[in-house]
Amino acid sequence: MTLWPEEFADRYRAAGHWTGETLDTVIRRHAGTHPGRIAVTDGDRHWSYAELDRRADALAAGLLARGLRKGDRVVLQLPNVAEFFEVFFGALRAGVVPVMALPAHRRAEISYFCEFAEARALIVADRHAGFDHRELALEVTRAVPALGEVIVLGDPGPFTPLEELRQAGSTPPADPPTADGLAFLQLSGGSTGLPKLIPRSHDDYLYSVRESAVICGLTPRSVYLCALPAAHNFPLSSPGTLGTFHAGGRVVLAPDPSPATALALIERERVTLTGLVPPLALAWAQAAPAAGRDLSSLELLQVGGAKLSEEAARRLGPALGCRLQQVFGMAEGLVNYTRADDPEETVLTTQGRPISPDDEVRIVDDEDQDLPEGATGHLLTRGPYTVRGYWRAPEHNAVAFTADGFYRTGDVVRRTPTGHLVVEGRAKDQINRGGEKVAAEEVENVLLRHPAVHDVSVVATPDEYLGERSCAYVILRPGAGRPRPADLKSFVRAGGLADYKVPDRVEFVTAFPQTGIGKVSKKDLRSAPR
Ligand code: OOB
Repeated sequence: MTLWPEEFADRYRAAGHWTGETLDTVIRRHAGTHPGRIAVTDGDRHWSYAELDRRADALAAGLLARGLRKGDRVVLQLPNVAEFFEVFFGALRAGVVPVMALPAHRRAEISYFCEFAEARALIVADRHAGFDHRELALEVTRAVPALGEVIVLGDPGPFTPLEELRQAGSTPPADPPTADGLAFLQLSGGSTGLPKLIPRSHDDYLYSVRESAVICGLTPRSVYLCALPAAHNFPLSSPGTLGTFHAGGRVVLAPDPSPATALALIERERVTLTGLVPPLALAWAQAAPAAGRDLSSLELLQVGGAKLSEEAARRLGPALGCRLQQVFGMAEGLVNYTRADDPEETVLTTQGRPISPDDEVRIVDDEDQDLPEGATGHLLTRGPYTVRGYWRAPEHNAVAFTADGFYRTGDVVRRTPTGHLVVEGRAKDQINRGGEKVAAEEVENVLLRHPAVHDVSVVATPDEYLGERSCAYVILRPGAGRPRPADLKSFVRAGGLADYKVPDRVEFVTAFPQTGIGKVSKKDLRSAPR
């Protein structure tokens, strides 16, 4: 299977970007040359490269022994624990395709992933952050009877213990995956009613990981603190945990991203770099002086996922005693970094430039016409690690990609003379809640099911801490009674959506502002007085 047109695939191979290796080589190689070196630290557990490699082999055998086959999908919802990598690499070695769910996802998202991906299995932890994922899994099995089985890390309850999969020996798969095939399905931040799945191949992802590790200067000495959810593209690949493995460094897992937890881990594990969303970076910077932790090992703080204001950017490096790097990326592909040798002003005021010389970037107007250099417009991109379409979504792909394969990012940017991008805004119908993406339509669809709701429009409102929060403007059905804002928020939660999608604010209005052709003008709603 090829996910790119043959002519482009040939070009990316000829350029040396795609090497034909599978992603698990990032651990396999070091397991051979430096077996005893520590790959992952999770609390008091330290797994060497050899141990992680052996566990991944056993897990691959376990998945196949349970009847899963190459190309089958599994929904993977694990928190930041060492087993995340055991299962991830195990699945990849078996050719089983993980769907990278986040720990915050709930019934609506997980059921949808299981159903849409026709998943053979759902893999969860027993409990995490006070939430019982087995109860969630039970609801999902009722909603999606076709789901084969639930595999649980920890106390399995009525389900299959992960432990059982480890006992199948480690016979190598008879039909190993190929590098140009589908490796896993990443999640789109989304701007439509249903989340989209992003088909990433070994070849394309490994290229982005390898180059990211070089750009970010990773070495075997690097110690990466994974504080964001491990499944997200930023901490997974930019350069993240996979980039750290590739370089032969060590990944330290933070059970939660609070300053108390994270700053203590930096001191104890001598962490050298980490990647954060802007609100977390600011929270750490604010907590650092009073925390009394030795942060002298920290060399690099990466910030991305949402726009970092220049004013905030100026504070971060000095507060944490390290270098700052801005990262502007997307699960669909393109990742931009400011570089170590960029002038300080560039690091403070831009969101970086692309990884690859073969990343094609166009900045266009509403009619897809290229704008003059330096003008602000829609960012379109195509390249050796940017996908050509969402998984099984031909109708959406026809609008989300140009005919010649450029991805419409939905971001509004301008390019500086040095090729650095500055994110100026967003054209997609999404709220970026401190890096967590909320598709307005997904929340609107749930609220429209409420008996008192006639119409609803969810938009972003500016927020000092998160950058943006969500506000649902609601037109009530005449005579249907007046719910309280809190009732509508509970309704969204009861609809099974992740907590971060629950509107922060609910406002009742009698009409929406309209655009010239009579559509709801979200732009005018966003600037509506509070
Ligand atoms: C990362 O990936 P996603 O898929 O959660 O979100 C992508 C979107 C971008 O299209 C853009 O709208 C926004 O998030 N974004 C930023 C940004 N980084 C991402 N907006 C402004 N400034 C930034 N620095 O968020 C992601 C993936 C890989 C690396 C880093 C972030």
